[in-house]
Amino acid sequence: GSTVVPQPPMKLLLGNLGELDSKAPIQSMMRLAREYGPIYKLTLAGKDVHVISSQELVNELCDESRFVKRISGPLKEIRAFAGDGLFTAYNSEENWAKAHRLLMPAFGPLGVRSMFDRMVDIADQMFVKWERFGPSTAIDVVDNMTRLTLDTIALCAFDIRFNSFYQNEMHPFVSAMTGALEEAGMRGRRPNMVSGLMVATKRRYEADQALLAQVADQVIVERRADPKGLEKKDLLNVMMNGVDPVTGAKLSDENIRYQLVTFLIAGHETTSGLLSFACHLLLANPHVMLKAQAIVDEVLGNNHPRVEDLAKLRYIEQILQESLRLWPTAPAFSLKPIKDTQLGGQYALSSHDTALVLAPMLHRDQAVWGDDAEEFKPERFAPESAEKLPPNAWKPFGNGVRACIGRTFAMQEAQIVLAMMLQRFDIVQNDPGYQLEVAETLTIKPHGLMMRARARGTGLTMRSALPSVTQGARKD
Ligand code: FDE
Repeated sequence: GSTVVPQPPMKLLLGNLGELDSKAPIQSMMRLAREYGPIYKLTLAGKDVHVISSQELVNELCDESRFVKRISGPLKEIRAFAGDGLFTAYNSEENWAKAHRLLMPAFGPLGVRSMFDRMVDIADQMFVKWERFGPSTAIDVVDNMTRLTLDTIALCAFDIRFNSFYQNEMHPFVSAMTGALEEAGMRGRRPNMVSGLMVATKRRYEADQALLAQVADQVIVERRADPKGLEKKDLLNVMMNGVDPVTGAKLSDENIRYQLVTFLIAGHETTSGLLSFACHLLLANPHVMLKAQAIVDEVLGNNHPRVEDLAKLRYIEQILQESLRLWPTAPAFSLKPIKDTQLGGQYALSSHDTALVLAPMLHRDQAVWGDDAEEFKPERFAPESAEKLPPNAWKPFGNGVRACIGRTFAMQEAQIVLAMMLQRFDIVQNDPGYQLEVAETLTIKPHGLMMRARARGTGLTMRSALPSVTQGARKD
């Protein structure tokens, strides 16, 4: 026999759609998890989604011999512009395995290390701007971090400079991307017929998609025309010229376009949210900020960070891990059973059902994190404590073969930025009464977070002194 999975009351035609605030579906699901427990069912667009948020059940879902990634709802909609790019490819699509094999090394530890200087370069642009603004200017955190992460992925992966810190308007790619993601999210929940009737929305959606494709195609065309293109050691070169060792084939132009859009989207939305939440959590927990700043001062002194400093800035990494625990910026991922099965030995799941891992609630499972699960404590990720965590308790990067390929990249980038920020500035809340408001597209961000930054006069503020890490320009 099997136990009935709790489900909120259904409405005719809409099923459980009414339970989800269209502007904040993740937070609605969090509320429902608090009400219905670690497993409950929602019927959305005629399909059953099981929302799971305990370590015990998620640990089962992470068994890849029983469950695999499901592309449905919003992800399926995103295929309209990310196609069979890595994020949205079906498991069975040949292009997934092909691109995965080709691109993994570039995003492995060595590949990401080689991007260190470029990450510092973009971070420095942001901080120089903050220094010029001075301590009385309110800094829009999400806006700044979005410029930073977009410029960083574009420079590191594709050797293009969006120069977002040198203009007021962000690159049109950003609004097209945000718009397209938002509409994809809505479509994933809205009945198809309704979407078909929303003519103006549909037209804007198509225009946004066209712009994403146009930016990607332009990048490809420009690289083809670049006589030095083949010498560049970046992701774009691997995508355009790499040969898959297994099939002996290259990626098609269409697939390259999808990968470009995928990396520009995946590589910046989530990381910008991570950095923004980390700022919010530091501002809300001054004792953590002071501890972090003392460590940064000791490790970096007055110098630009070097690759080898990262290992000594472990506490900064812990701050990021703890931020991702409370606010995992890619807040959910979906799985499907390979065949009909029972979860927890009692809940029947058919291969047509979707199991959605709701990371923000998994990360608040008191059986794992204790009754202070709501509190921000980076010490949880100190090596001796992290070691004791049960498996699959912390899943901000997804699971298994379909886990985040950009994990090392994003963590290194965020570690550099936080360390440089604490080294160079004392930051304060612009509005001391700020209450966290979480904005959702498909990712989450702290809405309306503003801060001020007072330069501490540290950290080699002269641009001309920016050392190329390998040239030993450090004065120590
Ligand atoms: C992926 C990912 C994931 C999974 C999803 C599913 O399952 O559906 C997740 C959860 C994530 N990712 C998350 C994240 C966070 C952060 C911060 C990030 N992420 C970042 C990044 C950066 C970059 C460049 C990226 N990222 C990318 C990516 C990709 C490509 C993918 C897909 C993979 C496969 O193969 O599938 C992902 N990512 Fe991330």
